[in-house]
Amino acid sequence: MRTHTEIIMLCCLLILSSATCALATEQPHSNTIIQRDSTVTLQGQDTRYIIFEESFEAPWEPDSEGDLSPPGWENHITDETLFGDPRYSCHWHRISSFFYENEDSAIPPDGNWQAAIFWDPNIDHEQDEWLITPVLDLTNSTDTTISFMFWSQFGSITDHHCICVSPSADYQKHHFTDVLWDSSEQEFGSHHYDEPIVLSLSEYDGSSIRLAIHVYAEGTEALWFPIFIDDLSITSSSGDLRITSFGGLGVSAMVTNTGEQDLTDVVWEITVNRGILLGNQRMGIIPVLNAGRTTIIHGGLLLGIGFSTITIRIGNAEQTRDATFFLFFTILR
Ligand SMILES: [Ca+2]
Ligand SMILES: [Ca+2]
Repeated sequence: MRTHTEIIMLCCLLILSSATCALATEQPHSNTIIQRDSTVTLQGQDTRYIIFEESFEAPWEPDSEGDLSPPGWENHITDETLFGDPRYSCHWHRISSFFYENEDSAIPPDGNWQAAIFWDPNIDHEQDEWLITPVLDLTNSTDTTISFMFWSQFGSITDHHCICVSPSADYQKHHFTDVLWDSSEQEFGSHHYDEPIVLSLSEYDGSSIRLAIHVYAEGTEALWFPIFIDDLSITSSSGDLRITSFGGLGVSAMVTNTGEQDLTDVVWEITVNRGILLGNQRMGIIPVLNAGRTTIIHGGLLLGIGFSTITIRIGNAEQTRDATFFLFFTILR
């Protein structure tokens, strides 16, 4: 006679063997005893893809005129003042952390480097400094935005820090006809890498442009404040993701990219909120999910008893479903 314990262990081994076979087939419908589908279209969620990003970590290289700039950028220099130390240049340059004794230090919020300009004590030295991105291809982008971190002064009556657009994607100063944002128009006060500045570029969806970070002072004078910039990114909406989730042996989700953009590095996470004995959280990355294509996420084996909820996150999108566990079987409701 087998004991109750032996019978239970045998059942578990049979279930485990069956579950392993099911996962190996990569077909969520096969060998699934209990199954119920739901389709949820996550519209307008904050899943975005990166068109361009710059953290100023790479050494700067000569631009088309020989001025040092981030690789692929252009740097229009008006004030050549260096004070003998390139860290304190009065035009755009790359710098690591800069420490102040009596106020917030300028510590790069991303990595170890940032872009900077220092004020020129020679007040009659004009500072009219432009840092210009490579051409940004927005031809397939929707709801494009720029985000960057900013350390300087808002509401100055002298200093202007502007984000400008060249709609033709040319890079001379006169090509930047559109001013998107000007720090002097913000409410007065210091802004020391407090939170990202986020601006819409949706007006330029479907075209190619360049952006400039343009810094100047009223008249032909030097700046009053230094400025630091870091962690710049330009992103587009990814469109819609259609998710179909499955119970059965563990939890799986079928994800379709119904947008027009190919997505890369899409982070997913399946979390069981309670009642689980094994495998309460699974994570992974979808390296590539091209427009119109579908892929399947396998959450792996779950072992639990009773009622629970399961949360599926893809990017910043989220879906929560009620679930019931019976050993290795999951019922989604
Ligand atoms: Ca950085
Ligand atoms: Ca130049």
